[in-house]
Amino acid sequence: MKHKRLCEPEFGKKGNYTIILPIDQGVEHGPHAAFYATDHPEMLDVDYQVDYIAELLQEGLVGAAALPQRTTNLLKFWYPHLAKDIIMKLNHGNNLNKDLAPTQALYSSSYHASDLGGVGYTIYPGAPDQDDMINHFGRIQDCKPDNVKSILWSYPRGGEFNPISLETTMHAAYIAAQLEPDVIKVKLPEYDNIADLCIRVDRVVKSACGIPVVFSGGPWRRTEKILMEAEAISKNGGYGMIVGRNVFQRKRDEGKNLLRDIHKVFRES
Ligand code: FBP
Repeated sequence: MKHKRLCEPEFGKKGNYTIILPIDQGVEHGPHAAFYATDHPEMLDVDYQVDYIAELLQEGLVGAAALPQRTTNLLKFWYPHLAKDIIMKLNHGNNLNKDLAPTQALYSSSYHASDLGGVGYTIYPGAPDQDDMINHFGRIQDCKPDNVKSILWSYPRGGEFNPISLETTMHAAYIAAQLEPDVIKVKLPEYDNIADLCIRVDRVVKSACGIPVVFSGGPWRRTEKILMEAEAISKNGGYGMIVGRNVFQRKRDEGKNLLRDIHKVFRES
């Protein structure tokens, strides 16, 4: 399979794949946990961070970067030729107050993304505010320019259920598919009654009704584990991976090597 960048016309089509770098964890988890308290604390410095993202894009190690508004605008200002590789994340949650019901606030609009490659948006199926999040995404789909792709994060949370069981993840993918984004992003369903990860990936991909699915990387884990997941995703119809912490929380060269190894797995599938 061939790697495609967001700016390429074949992005999202069957027979190729993409690896996306999300760096919105500074908002979601805070810059201390996301950047400073890691093996790659230089990431706290936004000048360094923007150069690093540009380097990964220019070296073809990632096909797009999903970023909050401020990082988007800095990257676009310093590296205007990379604008079509940027997915601007329009809404965010944060984990500061764990007593609040999970929700997402709007930080930007598709109007501000008209010269970019895509917009990213999160819905939390199962949360008290789920209808507001879903309704708003419908409006984004109606208003965004046709050449700006939409990537929908569908993360169930907020109720008395396991947010990453297979059944819940299939439901998240199916709900997301009815909104017809260009790409759906879900978490990799964890082991429940189906031990085989390949079967779990296959069922989630089928639940997305033909819309390409990328699976998220999750918190820092061993390289072998990530590569084992990459293989299950690539061999069972997944469109790719969206890997943040597992890349940028490793030392610079280790993160790049992990990306090279993930590409090797997808290329050879
Ligand atoms: P990671 O590869 O770091 O898991 O990033 C994917 C992502 O969806 C980010 O876009 C988002 O900030 C984060 O996961 C949310 O993680 P969590 O659900 O653990 O708060």
